[in-house]
Amino acid sequence: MSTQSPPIATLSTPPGRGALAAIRLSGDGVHELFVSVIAEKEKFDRESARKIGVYTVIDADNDTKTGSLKIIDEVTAIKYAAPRSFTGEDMVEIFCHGGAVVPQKILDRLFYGGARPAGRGEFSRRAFLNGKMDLLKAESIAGLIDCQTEKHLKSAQLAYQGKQLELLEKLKHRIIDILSDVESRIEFGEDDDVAELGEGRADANRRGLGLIVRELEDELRRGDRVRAFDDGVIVALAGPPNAGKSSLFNEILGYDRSIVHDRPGTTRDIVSERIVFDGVTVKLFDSAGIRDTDDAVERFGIERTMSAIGDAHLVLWVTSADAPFGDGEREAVIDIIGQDNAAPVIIVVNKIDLAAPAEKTRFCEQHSLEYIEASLTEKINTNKLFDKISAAIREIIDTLPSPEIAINDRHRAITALIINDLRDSIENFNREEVAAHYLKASLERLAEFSGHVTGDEVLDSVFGKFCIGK
Ligand SMILES: Nc1nc2c(ncn2[C@@H]2O[C@H](COP(=O)(O)OP(=O)(O)OP(=O)(O)O)[C@@H](O)[C@H]2O)c(=O)[nH]1
Ligand SMILES: [Mg+2]
Repeated sequence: MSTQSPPIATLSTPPGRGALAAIRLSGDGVHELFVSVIAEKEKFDRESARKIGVYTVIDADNDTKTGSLKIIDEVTAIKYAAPRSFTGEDMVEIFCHGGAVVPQKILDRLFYGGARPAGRGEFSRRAFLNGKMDLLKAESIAGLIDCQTEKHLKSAQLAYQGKQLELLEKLKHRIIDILSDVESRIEFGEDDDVAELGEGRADANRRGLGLIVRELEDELRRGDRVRAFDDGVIVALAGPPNAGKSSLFNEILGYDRSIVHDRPGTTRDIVSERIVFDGVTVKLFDSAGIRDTDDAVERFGIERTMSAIGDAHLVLWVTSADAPFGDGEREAVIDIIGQDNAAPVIIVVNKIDLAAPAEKTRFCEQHSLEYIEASLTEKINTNKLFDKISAAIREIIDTLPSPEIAINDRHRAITALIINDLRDSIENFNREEVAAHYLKASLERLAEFSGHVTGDEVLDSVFGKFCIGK
């Protein structure tokens, strides 16, 4: 336990109405402080650590009055003795009645008795300083509390379980191995035998560093993709004019947002709406029908459509069963599925009330494209269509890999710097001293990453992001 830990107290549950509230108290002398605010003084004194008991918190002005005690609340409290507590200090966890008044009165009583309000993340910071948890774990707790999507949750859980630290350690050892080779080349550089042996090793090492750089770049990219989802899964409706894109758009939204008309080329611009589809936030785009046209405005619209398709996580290509493939439609679909990192495409063969969709379904089967036949106006297969869209969105989310190393902004910033160091080292690989210098720089950054070397600034920024009471 650190020698100077002034007592701190705070509400650890969210403020507002609730059956119970939890107050945490930690630091030097908190057992005596708690005793000073309760009626059952001896009972708490005698209580063993980690035991729960029922106590009456009494008001401060009781001392000056004779007769009955002014009771604030009856609470349960757990006594913790250093170092066996969350912070590693003496602690008391108090569970009182919730709401706006009772917890605040108890806190005021504790402040009056000498505690001060805890700052953001102060409990976790003390836990870190007392060696109760490492920095990455502390951050992962903040991640668990803050995460908005399952993907973020997965990253935070992996970090909490120590996976992140394990991966960083592996990375460190790969760099140390290479560094020790480079340093032995510096030392024995003059020795011919060693030099010859060293050539092959140097090449392998350079490749090894290149591989690490690529792995870290992939890691940052994974993070980018997960972040893009924070804003919603992007689903783009595209296809030839008059196929029923806007009809489908409105059907998914549940109201008439986009104009539907039998004149081809009705939608000319991107129309977008954010909805919650089966529990997932989705950004849905309706777009201008893709065709060859001389109309400059429509061409602009089509360019925007192509760009929306490029950004989409899922493309619903709507086409009409009663119209043959138009100019370039086959090519457009093949082009979309052939892109690098192509989004999955579902072909919606609409208007099956008007014609048999044979030509289009054959095309889908030939190209192993997922498709569904439907009629939006006659409501044929619309539920099936919705199920398919929903399954596709789930699949996109489930198969998207979560970052395991660079999880939050701090990690991402350090990862980018490590990539730069390693690149500099690769570029200077024949100048051993310079290469070694950059490798050492990357190792220092790794130590900072995992919290083995930390300055106050790093701690301020890490724990400053915590909620109060954590
Ligand atoms: N018979 C039939 N008509 C449909 C069906 N779905 C849509 N329509 C009609 O087809 C016409 C075009 O529908 P839209 O939804 O505007 O088509 P779009 O793809 O958005 O067309 P553009 O905006 O011009 O590219 C409208 O008159 C719709 O009522 C269907 O399943 N069957
Ligand atoms: Mg339209």
